[in-house]
Amino acid sequence: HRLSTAAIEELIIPPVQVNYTKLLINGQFVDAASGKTFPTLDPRTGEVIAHVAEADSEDINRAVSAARKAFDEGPWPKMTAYERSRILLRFADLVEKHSDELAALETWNNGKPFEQAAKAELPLFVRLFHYYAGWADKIHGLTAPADGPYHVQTLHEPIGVAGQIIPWNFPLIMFAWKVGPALACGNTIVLKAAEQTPLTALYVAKLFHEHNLAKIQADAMPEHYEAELEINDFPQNARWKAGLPPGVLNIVPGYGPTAGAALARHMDVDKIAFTGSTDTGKVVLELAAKSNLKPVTLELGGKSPFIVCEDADVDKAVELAHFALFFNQGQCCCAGSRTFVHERVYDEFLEKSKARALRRTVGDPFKKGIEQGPQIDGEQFEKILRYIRSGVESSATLECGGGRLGSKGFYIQPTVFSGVQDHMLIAKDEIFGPVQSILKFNDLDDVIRRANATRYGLAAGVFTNNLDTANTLSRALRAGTVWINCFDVFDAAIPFGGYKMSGIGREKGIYSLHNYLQVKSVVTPLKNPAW
Ligand code: TXE
Repeated sequence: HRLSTAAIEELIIPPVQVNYTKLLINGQFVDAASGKTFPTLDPRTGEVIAHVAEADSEDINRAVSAARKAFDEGPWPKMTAYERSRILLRFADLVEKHSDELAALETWNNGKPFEQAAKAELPLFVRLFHYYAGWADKIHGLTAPADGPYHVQTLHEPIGVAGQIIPWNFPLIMFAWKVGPALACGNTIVLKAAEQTPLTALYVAKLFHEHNLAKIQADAMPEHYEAELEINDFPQNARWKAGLPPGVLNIVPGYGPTAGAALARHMDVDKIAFTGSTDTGKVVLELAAKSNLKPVTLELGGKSPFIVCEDADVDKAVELAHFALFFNQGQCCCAGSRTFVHERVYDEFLEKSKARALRRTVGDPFKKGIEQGPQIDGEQFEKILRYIRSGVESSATLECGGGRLGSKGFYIQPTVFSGVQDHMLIAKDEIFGPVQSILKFNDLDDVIRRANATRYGLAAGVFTNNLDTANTLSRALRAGTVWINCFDVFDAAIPFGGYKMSGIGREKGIYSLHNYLQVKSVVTPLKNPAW
C-alpha cells in the first residue's frame, strides 16, 4: 500500500501510504460481514493500490443501526449546537494539518493533478466545514402570526439518519458537500463512497473520530460523556482532536447496486442524498419511493452550455472555455461541454482553442505543471473513446486529439471538435471526458433556444462584456448556476444544483440546510389574546 519509491523521487509530494481500508461503523474499522473486499486502482497504471472491505446489505444494516442509535440516544443531536460547531471546526483544522497527505491520496486514487487537489480542493474542503460549523448554532425556527388566539412557533429539527451516496470525480469535495450540512443540523450519517475512490473518505472519517486519549475511558459512561461536552470543558490538548461521537458518521465503501441500493431502500434511513448519473438518480428516487418515502436530493448529470458572445475578448474566452471543459479531466457534472461561439468570432476562437488544447500538459498527475491526469477507470475511458468515434462518424470535424495517450493507465488526448450540430450525440450526451464540442450561433435568441434544448439544466457559462447580454442570458438560461465571465466557482456559500433532469434540490450555502431539517409547528392557545 505504498507509492513506489522510484515514482516518489520524481514527485513533488511526501510519501503516502494507505492505512484505512475497512468499513467504518460505530467508530470502529471492521471487515465486511461477508469478508469480501474489492480492489481500488491507481488510474495512472490500472494497478491495484489496496483491497477495501466491500459493504453489502448486511453491513448497511449494521451501519444504519449504529447511526440510528447515535441519533436516538445521543449525545450528537442533543449536545449544544455550539459543541457540534466546535467538533466540525476541530475536524477542519485536523484536515488542514494533514492536507498534503490527503491531497496525495486523492491524486493516487483518482488521478487528478496533485497541485489541483492540494491547492484548490483541500482548502475548499476545509473552508466548507468552517462554513457549516458557522451555521450549526444559527439554525432556528420562527414565530408565525395565526388567525386566532394561538402562539405559533416552528422548530427546525434534524431529520435523523441521512444516507449519502457520492461519486468518484471529487471524492473529498462531495464528502464535504454532503457531510458538512448534515452534521451541522445534528443528523447522523451512513455514507457510501464510490467504489473507485474509497480511500480519502475513510481517512478523513478517521480524523473525525480522533479523541483525546485520556478521555476515551470516560466515554464508556454516557453521562460522563455528556458532562465532558460542557462548553468550556475541553482540555488544551484536545485542540487537535475532533472527537466525533461513535455512530454519527459511518462510511461504507461498496458497489452501487448492492451497498448503494440497500441504503436507498432502507426503511430506517430518513433521508437520502445522491450525486451521480441521471440514470442512477432515477433508481435512487424509485427505491426511496418504494420503501419509506424518504426525501431525496439528487445532483445529476449535465450538458452545460458555455456561450461566447460577439463582443468577447477572444483570448480570455478561449482560456475560460478551455478550463470550463477540461478541468478535472472533463469529469465535472457542470463541465461547459457545449461551447457555443458567435459566428463573428468563431474562426479565431476555434484556431486558438485548438492551439490551447494542443498545449495542454497531460501526464503523471504528481508531476509539477501537469494540467491533466488519467481518466478514472477503464469503463469511463472506453465510454469517452466511444463518444469520440461517434463525433467523427457524425461528421463533426476532429480538430485535435481523439485517441489515448501512452499505453498504460487511462490517459486521453485533449480533444476538440468543431462544426458540431445540436442533434449529434456529442452535443446531447454527457461525455465526462476531455472532449470539447464547439458550435456556432448567430444571435442571442438562437443561442438561448439551443442552449435550453436539453434534458439537463445544471450550469451555464456566459462570456461577454455587455451588461444587457449578461442580464438577458442569466435570466433566460434554464440552469441552476449561471457563471458570467467565470466558471467553476465553488464557494461554500454558493448554492449548487440542477434544473430539469440535472437534479432535485440545492447543495451548499444556506439551501443545503433545508435538505437536512424537518420543520415542526408548535401551536399553543393564548390565554389572553388581547395581549
Ligand atoms: O455513475 P453512477 P458512474 C455521470 C458521468 C459518468 C456516468 C457514469 O456521465 O460517465 O455518470 O458514472 C452509486 N443504487 N456521472 O457509473 O452509477 C455508485 O456506487 C444506489 C456524473 O460512476 O451514478 C456511486 O457511488 N447507488 C456525476 C454513485 O452511485 C448506486 C458524477 C455514482 O455512480 C447504484 C459521476 C444503485 N443502483 C458520474 N448504482 C456528477 N453528477 O457529478 C450506482 N450507485
